[in-house]
Order: sequence, then structure tokens, then C-alpha cells
Amino acid sequence: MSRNDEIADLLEEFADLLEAQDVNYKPRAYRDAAENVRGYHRPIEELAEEGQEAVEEIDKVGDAISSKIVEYLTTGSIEELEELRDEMPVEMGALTSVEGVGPKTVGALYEALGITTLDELEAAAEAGEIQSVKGFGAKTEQNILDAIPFARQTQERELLGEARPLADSVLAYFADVEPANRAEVAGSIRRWRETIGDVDVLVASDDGESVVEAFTDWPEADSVIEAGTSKASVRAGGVRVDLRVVVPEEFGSALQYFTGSKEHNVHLRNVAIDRGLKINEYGIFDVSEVENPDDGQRVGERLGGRTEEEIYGALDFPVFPPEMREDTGEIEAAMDGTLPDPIEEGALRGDLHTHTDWSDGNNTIAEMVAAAAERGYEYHVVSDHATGPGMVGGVGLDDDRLREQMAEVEAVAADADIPVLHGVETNIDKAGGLSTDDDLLAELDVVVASPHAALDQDRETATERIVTAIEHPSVDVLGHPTGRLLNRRPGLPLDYERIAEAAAANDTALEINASPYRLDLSGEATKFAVQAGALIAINTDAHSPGELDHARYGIHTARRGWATEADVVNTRDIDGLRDFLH
Ligand code: DGT
Ligand code: CA
Ligand code: CA
Ligand code: ZN
Repeated sequence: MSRNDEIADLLEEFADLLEAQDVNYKPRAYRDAAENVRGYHRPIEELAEEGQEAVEEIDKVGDAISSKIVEYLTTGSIEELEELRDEMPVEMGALTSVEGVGPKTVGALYEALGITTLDELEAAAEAGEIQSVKGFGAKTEQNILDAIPFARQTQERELLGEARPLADSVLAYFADVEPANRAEVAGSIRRWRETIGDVDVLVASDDGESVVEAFTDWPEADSVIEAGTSKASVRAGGVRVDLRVVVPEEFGSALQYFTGSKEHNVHLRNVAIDRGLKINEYGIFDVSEVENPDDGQRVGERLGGRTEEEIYGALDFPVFPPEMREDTGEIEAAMDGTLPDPIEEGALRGDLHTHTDWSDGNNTIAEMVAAAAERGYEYHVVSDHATGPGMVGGVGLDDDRLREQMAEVEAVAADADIPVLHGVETNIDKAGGLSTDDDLLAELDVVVASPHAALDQDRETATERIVTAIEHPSVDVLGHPTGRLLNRRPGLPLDYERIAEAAAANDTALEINASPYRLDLSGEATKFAVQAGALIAINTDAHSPGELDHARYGIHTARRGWATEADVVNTRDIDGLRDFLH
């Protein structure tokens, strides 16, 4: 975590605590400052070194806030924040993760009932105490109760997009550590699950103690949770990272075992048993012949374990892509020879959903096109927000502005290294209608239609709505189909089979929005869609050049959904893409 992020988090906490105490206007100032500090192009500690005035260069950071930033960077804490925390010792993050509970509610419930944690909130709601608090009713109490399980589940898990960079960093670190002969991540991070409980790291070495020592010295480790002779755990940027060191002969079997999923492993073990084999984290063994007469246990000849190939190969299986190891049919498919070859990183030839400073993006059209070309893309689609439901503060473009933009895109395209297509991200209203004029939609090269509002519909209404949008003759891509935000809101409950059938019938691609905050469609939903014959588009929804690199989260989510290269429309070249576009 950069210091800018760290300070921004503190300022947001400040805002939450002030809001909880019912202070007016001030929270807004802290939130604005937090956002600008987070997005500032220079490290905040550098500015602070130059003096408080340099910190005030940041928009919306005035005297009061800059002095607190400097105080934090020089003393390690902010006195006023400590006082606020003492006055209201609540677990703000956990409590506000409950949908419908904001800092003000937290403050009111703390004052009235002394609630500080999620458990206390649940107990109070179950006991009917909340409805007796002024300003609350039975309905609010029930809503809180209903939302707690989702909140609890999300509290414990990190986003893939936060954990993956840490995993990359720990692997890069071990690449230079002498006694570490090989390092790999295992567990859910290797399977690219959308959220991660902890990051599991496996290292092959005959010198466990040195590897553990190097691990606890890893510069990104904030604290050491435990450290033994071949195992250790640290906390890094709020994420728990577990290390295991194994001897090189057992690296493959350990990697297979600790990659999981548990369900995949159980199924695999049962297949092995049927064939007289035993697998565990130490290797694969032939137990068909030998029996230990003392305890009746079978002890057999070791067939391998240095590599995953030795484990899977002994069972006549290919090495399953980690993303597919969920026991959702991959073992049966491998037996039938129908296991698909999933799409690989690098297969995309362009991004069909990106933003510029014409709407809420940070960069110009030309900058985004250049960034796409730099990444080796063969074309680029500009698809800024249209005005409509869910767009606030003048972010979206109305039809006139979209026509103006058309001329600008043409001008940029004339000088660009790759073809530039003009698209739009139009909004799907609550009944499935689109917020851009039909004639204009028909003129645009690419139409992405996305839900941005009314995301609390029931399954039938939501499915009907989305199907209506899919059936619109100009819509090419259904953008982030459910509108979910990971750990924040569940999004529309959709009947994926119906959505996929409609998509296939209308040549509309279903997006895997690769933003690590969304991953929408999910891997599970993608699997439905692909099996129903729908095409997928993997897009980043980038609002800056750097976000184009989120494409890999989309690719691995597609792999979790068993999507092949042929299933993904933006692996096609420009001619293939044009053939697809309406
Ligand atoms: P997470 O961390 O909650 O996102 O999920 P995982 O899958 O990384 O789970 P974790 O960290 O508890 O354990 C890593 C892997 O170790 C898991 O995917 C499979 C394997 N494993 C752990 N415990 C068991 C077990 O009791 N039986 C089997 N077969 N495998 C296990
Ligand atoms: Ca894990
Ligand atoms: Ca673990
Ligand atoms: Zn969007």
C-alpha cells in the first residue's frame, strides 16, 4: 500500500467518525481530500518533506488537513483522530459493510445501544432492540438482519486485485533468494478466485530455516504472525500470506495439494483410490500391492511428486488449469477427453469498453489509444458513458455530445497507429430501454449497454430487463451484466441460462468486466454462458491507461468459466470484429 493510499484511508476514517458524530460539512471535505490524495501523481511523503505548503498543492487539501497529514508522517499518528476513535470505539469498516448502514447509522446505534461490532449489531437486531431506537423501524431492523451474512462474508476476504499484486511481489522476491529453488503461489490465488482468504506461497528448498528468515525479512511484510522452521505467516498490506517450504522432490505434490480446491482434491483422491493409487501432499504412491501387516495400512511405492505432471500424469490426466480445479465437472470432462483449452493471457487483440476524459475517464482519447497500441492491441474502442439512469453529476454524454465526440474520435483515428472505433456505454433503464437515441446507436461502431441503476430488482424483473437490452438490434456487448461490486453490493440476480440463450440468439456478447472491483460476469456465470453458446467479451472498463492491464483478471475469470479463445469475441482481428458488430 502506498503512503498516499494509507493517508487517504485515514482521512476517510476521519470523515466516517465525524459523520457518525453528526458533524455537518466537514466529512465531505475529508472525503474529497482523501480522493485527491489517493489519486495524486506524486508520493505524499515527498511532498511532506518539502513542507506543509507542498502538501497543499493537492486540490481540496487545505491548512487543517495538510497539517494532519504532516503530523501523521512525522509522528505516526494524528491526535485528533485518536481522540475520535476513543470517543467512538466502533469497528467502522465492518459495520458500514452492511448494506444500508452508513457512518450516521453507526453513530446513532452506538449512542443508543453501544453497538461496536458486527456481532453486537446482529444480536441487537435479533433481540428487536434496533426498532426501538428513534429513527429506526421494524423494516430497517429486518433489512440490517438480512444484509449481515453478506457483510460478514465480504469482511473476511480480499479482492483478487489487491492480493494478486502481493503474490507477484513475493514471487519476484523469492526469485532472488538463494536457498529458494522454486517458488509458486497455491490456494485460491493460483485458482484466481475473485476474492482471496489468504495468499498461499510454496517454496522448494532443502533449507527451510533460511527461506523462512528471508520471508520474514520481505520488505512488504508489515508484521510476522508466526514463524517456524518450514512454515511462516505474515501480514502484508492487510493480507495474510502463508509460506510453506518443502523439499524439491515433493514440490509438485505439495503444489497440487495446496492449490486445491479441496473439492477437486477429494474427487481426485477418490479416482486415485479406485486405481490402487494414493495421493497426498508428499507424492503419489502405488498401494495396490503392499500391505502393512501391523496396522492394516497400505504402504506403497512412490511414483513421483517432484512436479504436478507426475501426479496428474500417473492418473492419465492432463495438468488441470488451476482456474478449473473446482470440481465442477473438470475431472469428468478430462476422462471424456472434452476438457476445453481455456483462453490464455495475451490472446486479446483489443478492448471494447474504455473511458476517456469526455466522461469520467482521466485521459484523452489520444492517450488511451496510444496506451492500447503500446500494449500490442490491434484496435481500440472508445466507449464513454451516455447520460441516463445511474449517471450523476453530468458524467454522461447526451446525444449531441456523442456526435461531437464522433468527430474527435475520427480526428484521433487519422493519426493513430491502430484502428479506433467509436462506441458508447449506454445505460439500461429499469425496464430494459436504452438512454441513447436509436438512430445514434445505429451509427456508432460499438454499443455497450450496461445497468447502472435499479440494481435491487428481483430475478424475474431483472432477467426480463437484461434480455430486452440484449435484444436491442444495436447492442453489441452487454456491459457488466449484474452491476455487482465485489464485497459491496451483490448486483442483479439473473437467470444466466435465459440471458445466455438470448445473447446467443441475438449475437450480443456478454462482458466479463475485468475491473477487479467487478469481475462481472463471474467465472461461474461465464461457464453457464459459454455452455449455452453465448459469445464473451473481456473488457477492462479502463478509466486510465494503467487500468488496461486489468485485462488479465478478465482472462483468468474467463478461464474459470471454461471459455476458449474462440468463445471470446475480442480475440478476433479487426475484420473478424467488424463482422461481429451490428
Ligand atoms: P482461501 O484462502 O479461503 O481463499 O481458499 P484456499 O483454497 O486458498 O484455502 P486455504 O488457504 O485454506 O488452503 C489452501 C489449499 O490447501 C486448499 O485450496 C486446498 C488445500 N487444503 C487445505 N485444507 C485441506 C483439507 O483439509 N483437505 C484437502 N484435501 N485439501 C486441503
Ligand atoms: Ca488461501
Ligand atoms: Ca492458507
Ligand atoms: Zn459501466
